[in-house]
Order: sequence, then C-alpha cells, then structure tokens
Amino acid sequence: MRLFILVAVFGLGLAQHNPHIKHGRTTIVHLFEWRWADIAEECERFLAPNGFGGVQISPPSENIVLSSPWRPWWERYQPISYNLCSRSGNESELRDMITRCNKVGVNIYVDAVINHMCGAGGGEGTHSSCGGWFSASRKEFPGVPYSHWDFNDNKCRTSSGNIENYGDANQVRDCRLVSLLDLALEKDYVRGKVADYLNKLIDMGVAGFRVDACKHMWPGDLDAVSGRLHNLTATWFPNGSRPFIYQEVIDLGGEPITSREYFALGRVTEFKYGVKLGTVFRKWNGEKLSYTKNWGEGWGFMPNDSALVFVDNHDNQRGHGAGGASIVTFWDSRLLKMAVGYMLAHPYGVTRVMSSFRWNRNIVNGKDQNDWMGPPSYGNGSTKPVPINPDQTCGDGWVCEHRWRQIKNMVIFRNVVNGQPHSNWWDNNGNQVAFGRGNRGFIVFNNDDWDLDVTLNTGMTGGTYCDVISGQKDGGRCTGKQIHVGDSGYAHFRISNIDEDPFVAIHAESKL
Ligand code: QV4
Ligand code: CA
Repeated sequence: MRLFILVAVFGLGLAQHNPHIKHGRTTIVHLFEWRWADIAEECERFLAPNGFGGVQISPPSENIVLSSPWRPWWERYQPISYNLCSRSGNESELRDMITRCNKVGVNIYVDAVINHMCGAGGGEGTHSSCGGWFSASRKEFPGVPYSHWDFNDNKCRTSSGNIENYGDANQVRDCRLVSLLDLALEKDYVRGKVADYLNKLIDMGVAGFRVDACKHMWPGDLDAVSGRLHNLTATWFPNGSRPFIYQEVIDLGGEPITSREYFALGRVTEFKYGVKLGTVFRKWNGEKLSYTKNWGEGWGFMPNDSALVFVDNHDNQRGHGAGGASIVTFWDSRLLKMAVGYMLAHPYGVTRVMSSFRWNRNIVNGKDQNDWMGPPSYGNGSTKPVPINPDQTCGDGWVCEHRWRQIKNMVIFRNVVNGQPHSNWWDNNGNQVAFGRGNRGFIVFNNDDWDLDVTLNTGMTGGTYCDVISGQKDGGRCTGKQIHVGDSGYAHFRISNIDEDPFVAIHAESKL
C-alpha cells in the first residue's frame, strides 16, 4: 500500500517535470518584458534556427498600471484580472505568438501570478492594462470576479497583515507578500478561477508555466489546482502530455519552507546554482573553479530531475528577491559568458538563459535606486519593439544576451551533447578546468590570472574542430580558433588570461 502511494505520487509528479522541448533542443530563454509580436518574430528568425527550445514570457494577465514610480516592470506582478492584455500585447497577439512559435518547434512557458492580486495600496479605478475596473481597498476584482471573500486576511496572524517573519511558514503562505492581496487558494472557487485561467492558456497551445511565488502557496493547494489542468493541446504535443510546471521557490537554506516540499508537483527553481556559480567565477570566499568537479547534487543542490537552473533572473539581476551580490549579470559580460557557458556545458538541470533590458543602474550604498525601471518604452508607456542591428545584436536598450555569439553557440553545444555523461575532467587545482560530454563535446576554462597551456584528453574523435566561443564553423572554415584533436583524443589548448573570452568549446558539429 505504502509502495503504491509512493509510486503514484512520484509518477504523477514526474509528468510535470518534462518541458516537452522538441527536436532535441534543451534550453529556455526568458524574453523578459518582450512584446508578443517581437517574440513571434524571434521564434521564427532566431530561436528555432539556433536550437532554442522554449521561451518564458512575462505575465500575460491584466495588471495594475502604476505611475509612481512610472510604469515599473514589477507592475506586471500585480494582476487585477485574468484577461489577456498587458504591455506585451493583447489576446490575439498572444495567440498569434503561441501558434507561430509552436509552428517552428519553440515552446511557450507562461509566468503565472496566482498567489495574489495587486498591492493593498493599489487604489480603485480603471488604471489597469485592459482598462478593467477594480478596487484594491474593497478587494473587488470584477474581471475575474473575486471579492473580499476570496482573500486570506482572516487566516493571517500578523498585525500588519504582511509577511513579517520567514521563519513562520504559516505567515509566509497566508499573509501578504509585500502587501500584495493574498488569494485564498484553499477555496474551491479560487482554485477554479486559477485553473480556468491556466487552462485557457493550455488550450491556446502553451507548454507550461513558471509559477510565481510558490513559497507563498501551500503545496496542497497547488496540487489541487494542478489536478484540474488540462493536458497539453494535441495540435502541438503528444497525446496525454502534462503541462511543464516550474515553481519559483527561493530556498537558500535556513528557512522552514524548503524546495523539497514542491518536488512532487513539478520542477523548482534552484537559486543556489547562480549564487554559487557567481561566487566561484568571482573567486570570492576562497572558491575555485576546480572545486566544481562535483558540481550539481554534490554541491547540495536539489536532485537533477527537479531542478530548473539559471545564472541570473529578472529579480536577482537587479537586487530583488534573494541571492545578492555574487549573481553574475550582463553588467559583467565577460563573467556572464563564462558562467552561462559553464551552465550550458554541464549536464545538471533544465537550463534557462536570461535576456534582459538595460536600465540606468544607480547603486547607492549597495541598493540600486533604479531597480524599478521598466522596459525600453515610449513616452506614453508602451513598450518599444526590439530592433535587430546588422550584426545581429539588439538595439534600443534590449540586451539580448541570448544572441551573443558565445551564449548562442553554447545553447547549440548543449543540444549536441544532450544525453552524454560528464567526462574527462581536468583541473589545475586552481581556476583552470576542462570537461567533456562523452565523445560529443569538450570545454576548457581559464579563470586564473595566468595563461593556460596544456594537452588534454578530450574524448573526441580525431580531426580539426572550430572553437565556438572565439568564432564558429562557417562553411568549410573556422571564424575563430581551431583545435586539432589527435587520433588518441588528445588536443593542445592555449588560453591567455587576457583573451576576450578565456574559454574554448568544441563539439561534434563544429568539426571541419
Ligand atoms: C511596498 C512595501 C510593503 C508595503 C507596501 C505599501 O514593501 O511592505 O506594505 O509597499 O503599499 C512592489 C514594490 C514593493 C511594494 C509592492 C506592493 O517593490 O515595495 O510593497 O509592490 O505595492 C516583484 C518585485 C516586487 C514588487 C512585486 C509586485 O520584485 O518588488 O513589489 O513584483 O509588483 C520573495 C518571494 C519571491 C519573489 C521575490 C521578489 O519569495 O516569490 O521576493 N519573486 C517573485 C517574482 C517577483 C515578484 C513577485 C514574486 C511577486 O519573481 O518579480 O515581485 O509577484 O523572495
Ligand atoms: Ca499566499
């Protein structure tokens, strides 16, 4: 009996751990704040041709519109209904994007904000992204509809009504996260409204959800909602496919609520990954790259098949959420390329790459005064399109890390080595390391302050390979460095510590 329950729970859970990525692709890119019309274009012109598996989109639900500060990015984390219009576009644009991305084999994952509605101080009126009326003070959201009966305030036991102590699991789940009106997800009615919202998106063709603020919801309530979700649409996915669920739980240790409580339901964001990888590449706290020989579960991270991993996300790249100073972002581009390269070469977890917009960073006493700034936009608040420059980079303040040659090529590397074991590890006891993925790929890092000059067993078949970091294979030649692998599998590597990018990567498809 006990065994039966275990099997049942495990089996059910595992189903929602599968991202259903197609064509042997592996990686998700978060196109933070992009318009639906731009994402549709990006799927067709860049993501599919370069082997990206899916896109995490910003919340599509109707949200509060704020003017002080002016149109912060985080207004989209304050829903006022589940109507599908936002700064990224309206419902028909959303539908068009989902269809066009599916057509080229790129999945869409929706950022679902279901723990709360807008902040308690959100006022009353039609200052919302679809123009729907709501009242934060009376807790009325007729667009759903929710009324004051549908919120948790009677359950919360803090005097402010807000979460005051993360050491108390009850208040973390039943009180307001930074004053956001907390939904009573234990109510059948609320579960039904949330499930209807997610099912509408599933029926439109999305592949799953990044579920926001899961630490603040009871796993049992999430389980009840998840049980009501439709299978993915048969138009794009195999019959019986369950939506991919990855839950945002920030678990860096030291709190009663742990990631583990959420494993049965789907994957969980592994926040330790970016914190530790940043510390290693920055060489802080005595960390060295050579210590990453047992990277992954060996570092105390969650089980491989539960993990969704990333170097930075939209919160911790600007000091929101948790993680702190060690996080590597596009502001440290040389380190970012190395850290993302390491993540994409390493077999642990489902990988997500961040694609950001630039803002006027202004750090005073460790806090960014402009951490609220929204995406590149016109004076009327509408988001600017993403223009593509002749050299394939993006203009108008869109950073497009996913288009950087080094990152784009490592996304391809991960696809090429998919399923191969971590192999042929080498290190110098310092910050020079190398590892392979069976006979399909090999990567070498030099994060020391002196040159790397070494002959290593790559495990690959003999021949000439193009390094995909300093360049790539272009027809019959390499645009960057060439690596000659002998018949024995050994190759000589020389990486200067002052190279633009002090790492080299080769794979089976970069062979001349
Ligand atoms: C403030 C005060 C409150 C006060 C209130 C008065 O902090 O104490 O009562 O004013 O009106 C914004 C403001 C915040 C403000 C709040 C409500 O920044 O100062 O409260 O709105 O008006 C994003 C931003 C938040 C933002 C929120 C809603 O990061 O700053 O809050 O959107 O707009 C924890 C959680 C984790 C969370 C992380 C940031 O465990 O789940 O914090 N991460 C996710 C998202 C994140 C999002 C939310 C959750 C909320 O990734 O982007 O927060 O949906 O670690
Ligand atoms: Ca809650």
